Amino acid sequence: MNILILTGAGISAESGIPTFRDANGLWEGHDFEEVATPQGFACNPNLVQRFYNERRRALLDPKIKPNAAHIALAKFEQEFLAKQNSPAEPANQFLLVTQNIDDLHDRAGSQNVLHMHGELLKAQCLDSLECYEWREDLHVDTPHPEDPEDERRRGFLRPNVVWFGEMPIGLDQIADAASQADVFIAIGTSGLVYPAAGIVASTPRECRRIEINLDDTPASSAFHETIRGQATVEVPKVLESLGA
Ligand code: BJW
Repeated sequence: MNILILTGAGISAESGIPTFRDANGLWEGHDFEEVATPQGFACNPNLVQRFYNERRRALLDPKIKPNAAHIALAKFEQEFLAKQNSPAEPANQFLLVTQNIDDLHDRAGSQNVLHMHGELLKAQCLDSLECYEWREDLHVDTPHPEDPEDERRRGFLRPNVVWFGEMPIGLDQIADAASQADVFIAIGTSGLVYPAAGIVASTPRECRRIEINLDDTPASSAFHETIRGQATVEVPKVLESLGA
């Protein structure tokens, strides 16, 4: 059996990380074009670095922890991959695609996680495109980790996140997993941002498609089952019903 999960900001909301488009969401205080496009970064790198510095610091606050939904997914993956009905059957496959740049799935213990919109705790060199683990603030004059003494290499680091107009990460792997999925579950995503919102449409007709969200989304009609409720309550129930 092949299981594909897609998560969005709603799964981390109950861990205390704001969503984008809900009331009090991240976009409420910001024009997204200013902070989530390459053009915005080119125009005002100070503003963009500050926006992500604040979010990085908030993510590293000890109060922020994986919640019951993150933990249920990690536990389910472990049990599901350990289980093999018979040696004649193909091995179970599990992929968790997240649009979230937080590391809560990783902290919960999920193994096969693909961060299609990047990772806040990594910085990318604008020149080499190399990525570095990063837990500090970034500034327009941050020294380059490869050569901290070289003044000419200062300020070459950006948050390793995917902005509007940029290519999301791992699209080939996601397309493969979608085309072979027996079960697809979308959790806490508004279905407004592509190509993530289009994944459901590229799963096979016979794939069981489940959406878990507080509200209806523009993508809801593409799902067979639409479950309305909090991720921390509904995700463990749905996974339990699938059985590892
Ligand atoms: C709960 C809950 C609880 C709350 N329990 N539920 C016109 C048409 C189609 C596409 C385009 C178009 N014009 C432009 C585009 C492309 C563009 C796009 O989609 N724009 C739309 C706005 C229209 N996309 C891109 O540019 C992408 N790249 C691209 O397309 O490249 C070219 C390409 C060509 C061909 C093939 C493939 C690619 C890049 C998109 C990058 C998105 N980046 C961001 C920022 C990342 C860094 C950061 O975090 O700052 O990613 S934007 C932001 O939105 C972030 C999120 O990952 C993403 C999705 O948001 P998400 O997760 O859905 O959050 P919310 O807040 O919207 O929703 C939360 C949901 O949870 C709500 O529904 C709540 O109800 C629910 N909820 N609490 C359960 N407790």
